Amino acid sequence: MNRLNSETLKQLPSDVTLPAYDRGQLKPGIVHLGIGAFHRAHQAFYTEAVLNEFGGDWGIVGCSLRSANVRAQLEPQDGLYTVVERSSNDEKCQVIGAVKFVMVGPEDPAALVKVMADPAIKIVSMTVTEKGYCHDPATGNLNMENPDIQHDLNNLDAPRSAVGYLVAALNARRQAGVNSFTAMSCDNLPDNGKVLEKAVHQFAAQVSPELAQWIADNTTFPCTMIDRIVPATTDEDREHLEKRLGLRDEGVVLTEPFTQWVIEDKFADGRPAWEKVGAQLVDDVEIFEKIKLRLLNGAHSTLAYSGYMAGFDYVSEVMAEPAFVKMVETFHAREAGETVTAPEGFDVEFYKEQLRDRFRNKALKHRTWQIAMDGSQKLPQRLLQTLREQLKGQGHIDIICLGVAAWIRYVSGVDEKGEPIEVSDPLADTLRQACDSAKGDPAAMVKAVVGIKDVFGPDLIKETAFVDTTTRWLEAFYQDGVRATVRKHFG
Ligand code: CS2
Repeated sequence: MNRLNSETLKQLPSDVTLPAYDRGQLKPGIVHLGIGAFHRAHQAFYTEAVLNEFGGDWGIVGCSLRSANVRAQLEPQDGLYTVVERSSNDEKCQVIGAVKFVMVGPEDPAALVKVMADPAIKIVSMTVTEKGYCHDPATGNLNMENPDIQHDLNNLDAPRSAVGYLVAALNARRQAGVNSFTAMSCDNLPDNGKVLEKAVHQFAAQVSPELAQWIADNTTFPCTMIDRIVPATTDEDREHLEKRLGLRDEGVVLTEPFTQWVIEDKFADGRPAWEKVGAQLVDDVEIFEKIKLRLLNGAHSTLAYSGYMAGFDYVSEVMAEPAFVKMVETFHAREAGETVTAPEGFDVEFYKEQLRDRFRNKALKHRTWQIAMDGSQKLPQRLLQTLREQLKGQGHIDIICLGVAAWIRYVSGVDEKGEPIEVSDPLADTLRQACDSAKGDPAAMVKAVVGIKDVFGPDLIKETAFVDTTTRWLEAFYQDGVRATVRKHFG
């Protein structure tokens, strides 16, 4: 089967949307670090809409900071790939042309720094996941002990981390008398722009005070709230699309029709007119980001751990169980819901219902295992901040504790059938050891895990209501299983 590329593009069925601009003339203006499925279905999708309607020099240089997989997928396709939008009864295909080419950082770090230092590049954006910021989530400080940061401080000409790349490129721009780019984080972190700014400043200060000052004076770090559910693409998805298109697309991404992007309008040197294609450019993102992280991601993680332990592979399957739906409704109405304030004109009740419908979308095969990854990096902003506010306020913490207990059950590394769980988390070993040290006693397990300050801070171990409620859930999980426990309480 022929691959999708600039030549074969003409053979596609007429209901597939194609780039409406001359790709040959497209010049890069954006470098994106971490060109995974999420970027391709979200920021690149918005940029494509701008290019289709208004043109401009906003081509994307996609970069992988680890593997060469995405380049292997996109290079033979001249950077083209399909976004498939799936609802339960519809499927829409669009070929995206915004990605000019893909670079693989580790192969030639200096080459990537050089591209980032090119005056034509106005924006360096990134999706490098929570752990990619190499910061300590409890304090927001750059973790100077992180091996990648250590490496980059000693080898700025060949960095490994996103922060190292940014500082190396900004240093090169300063030395060459080139304006700064905008550094834009698109990860699911509260105040993601501020987190990035702090990490970059702390790193740059180690390089030279002059560089740190130049960055403070010239570089901007807008905060963003990004939202679109994008499950990892499977071989089955590729087979399906191949039949549909009559061409092979190794880079296809599947996603839902819903998409949202809220961006703090703070750019150093221009930006695509994203506001004309559906993004919201605002002065302050915080209120949107709190709603999204607490209502969407908080519920997602709770469903992922409890759902995985209950034997469900996909979120839509968990959402077919009335007791789990009831649990999410209560979480939305009370625990997380009570801690968020909606902006004017924003119908938060509709938003919550729409969220639950999005989770129900059977056409998306979103694995509970995928969402369960990196819990140690996600829980603080998804559940623990809400928990802290509830402990100071109304004290509605039941389902938050259930979520934490399900996470502890999950990171113990053994499922309810006694099979091993493949826990993917930078703290996996520490978590496993904490669980094992409790020798099967749920109360001791909760104490050992909640005692990990990197995740829970120094404060939460002292909150007896939290520790006791979490322990009760964990005891019930071991005694009756997760599915029976959730059914008993919410059925
Ligand atoms: C999910 C998110 O994998 C996860 O942790 O909760 O990726 C979620 O799908 C997105 O934030 C939706 O915008």
